Amino acid sequence: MQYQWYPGHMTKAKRQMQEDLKLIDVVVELVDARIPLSSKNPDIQTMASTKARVLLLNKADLADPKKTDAWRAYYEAQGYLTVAVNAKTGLGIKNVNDVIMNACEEKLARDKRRGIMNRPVRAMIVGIPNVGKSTFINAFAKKAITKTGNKPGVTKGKQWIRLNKNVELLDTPGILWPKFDNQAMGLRIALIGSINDEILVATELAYELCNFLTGNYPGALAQKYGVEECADGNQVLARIAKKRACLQKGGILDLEKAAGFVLDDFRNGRIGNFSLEEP
Ligand SMILES: Nc1nc2c(ncn2[C@@H]2O[C@H](COP(=O)(O)OP(=O)(O)OP(=O)(O)O)[C@@H](O)[C@H]2O)c(=O)[nH]1
Ligand SMILES: [Mg+2]
Repeated sequence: MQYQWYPGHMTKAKRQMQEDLKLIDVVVELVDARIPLSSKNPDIQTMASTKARVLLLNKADLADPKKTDAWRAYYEAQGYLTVAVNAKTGLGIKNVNDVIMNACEEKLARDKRRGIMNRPVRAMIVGIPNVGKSTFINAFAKKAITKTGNKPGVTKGKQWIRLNKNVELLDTPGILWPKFDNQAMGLRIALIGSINDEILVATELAYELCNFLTGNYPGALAQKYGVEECADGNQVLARIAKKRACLQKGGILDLEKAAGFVLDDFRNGRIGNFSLEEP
């Protein structure tokens, strides 16, 4: 199976982001806590190398908490300030403001030396499609949706959300596409649902998922679906189809239907909280 994005979108989005980056002090990058490596675009690192950087592991509610801790340690060792968040419920979000201020310590000290007082820190949210950027912005800005409008000296049309007296947020997130260094990374991005399912083969994905879960979280599928696990993902999927009476005309097992709901259950955390990668 080949996983692909559309190069045209990518170039345009990247150019837009390069422009936006000129206006801000700190990049708040969102990754999916279940795949903190595959959902991170390496271009951000080079494009924003002079900016303060905060990394949010979003959808932490769907990930394995132990692995999330390990990933935070991994990225903190690389100089990021990190927070595990659930943008949907707002869990962890109240820490983000402090972390942003910490990340901008140098800038604030520089402002102070130059006698610049109370210039708010300007932040921008970036991430690959579907990691939860919009949900995060809504949750983060919940109480403070005051658009400060166009400011003199700032590119026309840019809107800033004044979060509090310290932080302003660019109200359009920067979107970059994931890089597929290899098929395994593409597979993981597909598994969390960040690639349009229409171009993917559900049974193949579900097969890979069953293999992964059986190997890394033994017992999870058995408990959820009441089936016996084995090393062959196809076999497990067939057992699930049988158990759930997914049948086509003539009594043939409907593997596609079974694959559909196994993927859906996984993506929504109904099988459990699993991380697909570890540092
Ligand atoms: N379980 C869970 N779901 C989340 C979380 N954050 C976002 N979502 C869901 O993830 C989906 C994508 O969220 P969006 O906020 O639209 O993601 P986005 O990054 O803005 O996506 P694009 O605009 O397409 O780039 C939505 O269905 C959200 O409800 C989270 O922390 N936990
Ligand atoms: Mg969005």
